Amino acid sequence: MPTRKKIGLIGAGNIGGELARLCANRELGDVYLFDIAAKENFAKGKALDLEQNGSILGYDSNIRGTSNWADLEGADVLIITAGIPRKPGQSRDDLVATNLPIIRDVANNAKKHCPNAFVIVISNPLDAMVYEYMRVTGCPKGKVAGMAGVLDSARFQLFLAREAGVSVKDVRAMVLGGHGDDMVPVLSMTTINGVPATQFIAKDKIQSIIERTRKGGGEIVTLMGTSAYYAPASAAVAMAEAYLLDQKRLLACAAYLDGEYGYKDLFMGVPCIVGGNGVEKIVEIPLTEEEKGMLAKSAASVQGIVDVVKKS
Ligand code: A3D
Repeated sequence: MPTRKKIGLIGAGNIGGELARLCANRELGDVYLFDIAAKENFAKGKALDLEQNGSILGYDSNIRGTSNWADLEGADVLIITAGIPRKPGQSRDDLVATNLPIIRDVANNAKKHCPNAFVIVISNPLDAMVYEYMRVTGCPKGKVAGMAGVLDSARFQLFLAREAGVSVKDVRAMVLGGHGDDMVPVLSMTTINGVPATQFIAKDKIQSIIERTRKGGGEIVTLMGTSAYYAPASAAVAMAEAYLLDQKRLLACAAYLDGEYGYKDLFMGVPCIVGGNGVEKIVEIPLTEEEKGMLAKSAASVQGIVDVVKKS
């Protein structure tokens, strides 16, 4: 019996490929790069290229391309990127008609073949797709989370670091709420190694950084013609690693809310402890009245798209 962890990457496109590279490079386990039958050879080719890369970089992970769910049997982690990304001019919510049947197909197969996996959803519109995944599979709430907050926080931290003229390593910030233009960068908790960011950057400048963060995905779509994939993959791997290595990291993840922050039956970005049991705890941090108002606006946007999904 293999003792290596088994990581299933559902979608072998731009993010899927980078996820495979990072998982192998960090030797998190053996990687199965899954795509639809029409793209099976593409997945196999990408897997082989990445496996050969191990001879140079020095990792032993096996990497397999497949379109057969049976190969994913018993996976420890699933990271789902199946679906289409945005094109310039599209909002994330424009993807719902295409990506909803895809997440349903993936959820039905995952329920059958990988019932014990910790599942990280990346497909957009993120908060609605992760909601639908849990609704279809009925999996425990701690075993599924959406990746968005780690990425949105990373974007916020980078812009702050550049403006303050400090290392990005020292900027601590969290972006909560839905993964959309109403996301909530929590300024009251944003520090440069414990020193309030407002000591380094003027309020109006911070406001323009918040606006840039909120549109951070769109900025890249406009430049590249498709979605970002390096930072999204790194963000999801941070979550997977926290689970596989039981790191108990405090990460902003789209988690199932059952009364926390005053919301119920909704996935939205909140601070979570991620460890060997998945999302082990949702941490409720004090928010200012302004931040609470922004979170309410963001939650209403998420609820709007979830309502569409529920009726479809
Ligand atoms: P892309 O390079 O097109 O890869 C998606 C892959 O999914 C393609 O290879 C498809 O063939 C495959 N696919 C389609 N249907 C299925 C299916 N039923 N089963 C398995 N695979 C399938 O896209 P990408 O990797 O750039 O982006 C993937 C998704 O992530 C999109 O929905 C993006 O909008 C989303 N995304 C989310 C974030 C977040 O921060 C949440 C960031 C960037 C992209």
